[in-house]
Amino acid sequence: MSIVSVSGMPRLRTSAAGKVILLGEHAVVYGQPALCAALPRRVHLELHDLRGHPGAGLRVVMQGPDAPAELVAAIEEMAREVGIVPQLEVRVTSEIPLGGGLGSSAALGVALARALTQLAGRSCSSDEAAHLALMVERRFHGAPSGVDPAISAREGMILFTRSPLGSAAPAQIRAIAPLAPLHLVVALSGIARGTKREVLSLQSRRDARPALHDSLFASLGDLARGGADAVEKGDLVDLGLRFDAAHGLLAALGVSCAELDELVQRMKRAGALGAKLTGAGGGGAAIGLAQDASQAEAICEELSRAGIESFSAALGAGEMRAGREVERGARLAIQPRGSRFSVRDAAADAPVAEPLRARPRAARWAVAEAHANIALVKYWGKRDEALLLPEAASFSLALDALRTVTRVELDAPRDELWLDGKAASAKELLRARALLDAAGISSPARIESRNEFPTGAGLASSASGFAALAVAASAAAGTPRTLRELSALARLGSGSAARSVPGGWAVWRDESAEQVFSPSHWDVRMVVAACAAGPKEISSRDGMRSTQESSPYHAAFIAQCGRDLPRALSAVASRDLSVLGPIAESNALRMHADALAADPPILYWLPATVACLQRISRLRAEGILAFATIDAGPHVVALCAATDAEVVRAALSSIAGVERAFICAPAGGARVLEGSAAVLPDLDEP
Ligand code: 2P0
Repeated sequence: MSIVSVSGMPRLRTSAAGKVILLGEHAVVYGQPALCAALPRRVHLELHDLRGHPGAGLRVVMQGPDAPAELVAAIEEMAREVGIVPQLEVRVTSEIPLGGGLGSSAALGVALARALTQLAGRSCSSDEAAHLALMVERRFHGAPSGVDPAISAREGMILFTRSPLGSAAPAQIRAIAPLAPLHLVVALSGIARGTKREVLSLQSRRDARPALHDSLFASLGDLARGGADAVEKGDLVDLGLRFDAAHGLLAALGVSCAELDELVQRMKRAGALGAKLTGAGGGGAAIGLAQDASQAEAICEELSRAGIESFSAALGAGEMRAGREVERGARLAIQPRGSRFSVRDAAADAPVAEPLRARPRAARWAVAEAHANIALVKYWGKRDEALLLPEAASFSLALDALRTVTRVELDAPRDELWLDGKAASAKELLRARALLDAAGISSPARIESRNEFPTGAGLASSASGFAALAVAASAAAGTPRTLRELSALARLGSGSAARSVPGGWAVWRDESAEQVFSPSHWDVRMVVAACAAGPKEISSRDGMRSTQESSPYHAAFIAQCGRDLPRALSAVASRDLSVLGPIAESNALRMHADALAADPPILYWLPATVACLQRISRLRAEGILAFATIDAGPHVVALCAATDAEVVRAALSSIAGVERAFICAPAGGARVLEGSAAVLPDLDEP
């Protein structure tokens, strides 16, 4: 190994989620299903490319301890597998305790697979990332079941059954969609354990008494299967009982220890619905199921008083089945019908800007609408610059008054982009072309986009623009895409556009965003105070890159987002403005503190921005619940109840420097409004 200065070298950043096994550990090795979930805690990796530098080798830098030799060997093996000469510096930072049974080695493997394939100039599917990550897993865990890389690469929640030993068949993976987020407490025993050791010693006990052990494994498998159903039905009591039963069986199998039993008992005494060890056992971590976010916090506090380290995690928040929203997603998908496509949710109830309609009809065209969104938990930093993947998950609400309508006409003489009636710059045209390329559209396109925002300049949104473009272009080309695929496509134009495709209350974690609550779930208002006209000096893209590279507070902001998201989701679930408001306001102020700490500093605010913040604070003192959020610009957006919106609007519009204040209600997702024959709604459809 040689050490080389890496300043100025090309570098990549990736990350992957840790995991928690809810039910089915150990039994999964013997072919039983395991229920597991991604943790909202990640392993981050920074890779510096040293190829072409004479004498450079592989250097692995970790927080604290030296990198284990197994890891260095696994990285070398994976690099060669993807065709990269291992002249690299790999820096690893982890939000998950290493060797704590929370999937740190699998997450490291997945992050590494994403970085190395990217360096090799190609994309990496979840399946491939999980497969490559097994190289790291094998070095640490012998013959692992593959469950850890599978959940780390896919995220969400899954019921995983390994392929039979010696079979080339793929593992069976069923995505589990919780009815509501699961609030879990993860308590750390502080004892580092080795999965390999626990698995191997259990294997020798099993080999001595196969019938006895196999019946216990089968019971653990039944608990996991039933646990998946309980999660989907939202039956927390049933799930808690299953945790307790599983801990008893795991103790009977000899994989618990006094410290884990103690953690389980403490969590039960503190009110957990159920508790058990998680992962290999013999140390590592235990989990407790809480009724809600506040009970999870209370259990953590109780553990902390006893000197036990723990954290709470809301699981599956982005995967929630919000009945209506799933149906809506299905309706919005452009569905193949023989050689035609029908877009069922395309009722033309909203007016379309006249010039967009009046164009002569070309062979293939479509018009779509999308709304801008405002983030309550902000996206400020990419873990992958090329793929526009966020460092942390973000959470937003789409706003009805901020609508963009876009018309895409294919088979045009040349690429053209018109924004609000004016020819766009070459840079803007290139970004739109890149999205069309990603959509598989090589034909020249004429794109016309109009922002129907109450106030003209200063609020233009790349989110609504790229969301409408992705949907209109896919419809014009007659390409059927699901809502998730459309969201992923919009993301390639602008990160926040991923959230404008599903609309409503949306969470964006990875490739695509999902609506987690419908716009009608909660009738709040957002009052937009436009503080200046004209484009901002530093784009969001440049601002977040510079912040990520130079702000000493950036890691703290990203960690804060991980804590804010589950709390914000739980506040929206219970429609509690007094909880959501302070989370959103402090998240926005912390994002700006992060940007201010960049070098050179980034200041998006104007005097009117500060005046709005102070006025909103005074409104609260006067008994009106209003809370501020601010994107990468000077405008302030106040979150409040529908009944208070007019008072808040009047207060903000009277501030010097506020050009206009207007009220927005929650809006839905992007949709096709009309199109040429190939994409027109089937009028015979009910
Ligand atoms: C957000 N913003 O979550 C944050 C808060 C601005 C501040 O997403 O470079 O235009 O295209 O990924 O999506 C604005 O960033 O940036 C944004 P790119 P984007 O809404």
